[in-house]
Amino acid sequence: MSSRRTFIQSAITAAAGFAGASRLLGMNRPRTSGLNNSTSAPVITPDVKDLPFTIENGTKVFQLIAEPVKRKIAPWKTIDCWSFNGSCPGPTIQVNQGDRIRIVLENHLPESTAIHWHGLEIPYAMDGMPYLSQRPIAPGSRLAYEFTVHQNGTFFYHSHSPMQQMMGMVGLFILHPPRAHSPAVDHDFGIVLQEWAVLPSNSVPNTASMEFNWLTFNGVSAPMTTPLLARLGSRVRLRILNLGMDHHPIHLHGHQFVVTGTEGGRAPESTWYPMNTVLVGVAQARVVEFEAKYPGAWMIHCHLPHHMMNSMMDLLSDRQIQTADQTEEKAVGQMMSLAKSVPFEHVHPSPIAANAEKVPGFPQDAFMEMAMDEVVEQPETYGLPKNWSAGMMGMMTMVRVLPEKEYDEILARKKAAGAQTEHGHES
Ligand SMILES: [Cu+2]
Repeated sequence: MSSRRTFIQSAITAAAGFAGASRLLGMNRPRTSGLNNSTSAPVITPDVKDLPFTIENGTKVFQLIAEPVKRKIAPWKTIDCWSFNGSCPGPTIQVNQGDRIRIVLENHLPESTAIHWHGLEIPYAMDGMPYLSQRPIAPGSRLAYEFTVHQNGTFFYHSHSPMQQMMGMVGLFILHPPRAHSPAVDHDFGIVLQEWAVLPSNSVPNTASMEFNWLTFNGVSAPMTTPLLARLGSRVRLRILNLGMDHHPIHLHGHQFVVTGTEGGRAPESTWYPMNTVLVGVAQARVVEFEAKYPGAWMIHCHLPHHMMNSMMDLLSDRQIQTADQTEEKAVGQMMSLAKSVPFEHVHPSPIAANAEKVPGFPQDAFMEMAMDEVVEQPETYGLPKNWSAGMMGMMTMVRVLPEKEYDEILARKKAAGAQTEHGHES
């Protein structure tokens, strides 16, 4: 679902100004978002697709397949995770408050599973709790979940087995209100936070580990995360969901936001106050909104220092890396050697002091910056300064607040690149 369509749609809706026109517009749209009104901007989940549906006797019918998949989470790291429909996190489900929906889960995993609809007020039999509300769904079998949604907000679906969760089995479940909340937003983005413990030269996450070396937004670590695009002066909503083992303080640069919702739905305006870091705890969603007032490529990232890094151990393979008695020559030599194996086009050491080697603790971040602009290039990165990717690592993305002309230029490039690059990071 492109931002451009959202904009055109918002503009037309504003001009038309009545629900009938909105419904007409909705009917002309391809059925991927599940929306039938244009008063809510569809949610865009960068690097993750929406789940399509069909309609049978007024019921929206979705098909989910639980299956293993290989997911490239960084240019030099592909992991074996468990997915829905080959997507990790699973495809985003978007429906309207009041919809009758049926979701058929087919289990292609080597073990039993079930799906829990997190936060939804639905009949007990649909709760997805193995042995309690249902029998586990055996490998090769399927089960239909069917219910009417009466809430609106940011919810999610996940396997109720903890280790399957840590293998990646979670997705966003967006319920749109009949009329957009006020103030209406121009851009609406979903971000799923996940953690992985994957040993060097391995591809299977260790779901029993308490120490994580890979941190992802929507299944990819920066700089592979697709930047969010916002028009200068627009109102932006971020729906941030955490299903991992750690809490993540998510920070936005250059702007203040307000928390307008949680995993329980919309928060009353009387509870809003300015912030720029929101703690998203495990199994929580935090919905934040801000006015994109200042042009720039503003970071959105977890502020835990170790969550702002990527593991480089895989690059080392069986080579030794030396961190003691380091000299610039040795350090640069090591980094050049690592970069060749990806390959990165460029190694970008920032300047160091002449006496650096005599300072206890050196080096810390020196030599660790590796620019890979061309490796992760896509329309959304167009126009960023050279070596922009050197400082992008871990749970990190950016919102590019762009003046009209630059915004349109990137949208034109996205259109030209077509659907292929729109989800180009999925493996
Ligand atoms: Cu974090």
